Amino acid sequence: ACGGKIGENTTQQPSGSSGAAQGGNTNKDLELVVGVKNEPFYISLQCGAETAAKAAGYTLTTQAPDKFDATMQAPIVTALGAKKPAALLIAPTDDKTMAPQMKQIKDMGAKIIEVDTALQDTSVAASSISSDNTKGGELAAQTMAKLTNGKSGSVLVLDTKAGTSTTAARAKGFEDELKKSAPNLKSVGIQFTDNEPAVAAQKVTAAIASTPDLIGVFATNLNSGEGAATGLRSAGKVGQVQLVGFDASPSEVEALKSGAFQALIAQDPATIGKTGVEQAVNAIEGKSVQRNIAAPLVALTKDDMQQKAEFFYKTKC
Ligand code: T6T
Repeated sequence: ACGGKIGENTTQQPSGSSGAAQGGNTNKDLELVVGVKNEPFYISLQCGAETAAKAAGYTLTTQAPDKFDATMQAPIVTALGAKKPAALLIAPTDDKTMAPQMKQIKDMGAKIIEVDTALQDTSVAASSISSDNTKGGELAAQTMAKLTNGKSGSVLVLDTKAGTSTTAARAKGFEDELKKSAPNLKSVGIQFTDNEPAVAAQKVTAAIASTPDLIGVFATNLNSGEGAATGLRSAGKVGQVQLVGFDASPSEVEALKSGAFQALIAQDPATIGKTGVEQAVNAIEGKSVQRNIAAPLVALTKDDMQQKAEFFYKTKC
């Protein structure tokens, strides 16, 4: 069953189908490398992947770096060369620097499936499954427009690290759509948080000090949102500066309930993981593979969040 933490091999092979001993597609080893350890988005993704692997009769092993950092993720991928997996499912933590390690595993015969983030080089993966992150940013801008209701003011955008394909697309989608949906709002630009809540908090308090008409913050992922909420709280601006976050971790969901966030754009990580495994199995078994697949996204507010509770992320399967 799916009950493990990231890094544990929790999906067992069905008995009697081991290794290279049998005919047909004998290598049933799927390796999943997510962006960071012990993080509800990736735990939920792992849960979906484990369920799908079990259903298909494959083994799935999950690993993750301690931080969302390519220098920590790269050696994990390189070491997989010794295992020669049938497929590598991966959320690359940098859209360029993770390419050589992923190509190396591909050259050993593994199918490469991107889940969540992706490389700029689209020739490496057989399939990429993610939210439509541009659309997620647009949805955040439309939500910010509704929340500010025609008022004028400045808006801060918090991205994580340069080279993160998902959050970059969210930030760009937001800024482009804001011009259309909320012409009275003006983005003061994109600030990077290094995916550290403390940096996000500091960027928000600095923006409050330097931008008297700050009316909104868009935080492009979980850590930047949690940090932004802390920043608004310490400046006494909760509810005055509208906070639209991304993701639906347990603490973000609590913060939406308590009014620290006005909206969250939730992803469906379990579906990303499940679809990733299905595509990996298709690729291994010579069936048709879809190059790009978008998973659902939804805007949550305090008023409608309970009806959409299936989008809340898990901390264990
Ligand atoms: O927002 C998700 C994920 O989609 C993104 O690529 C990185 O950050 C998260 O894992 C949330 O922490």
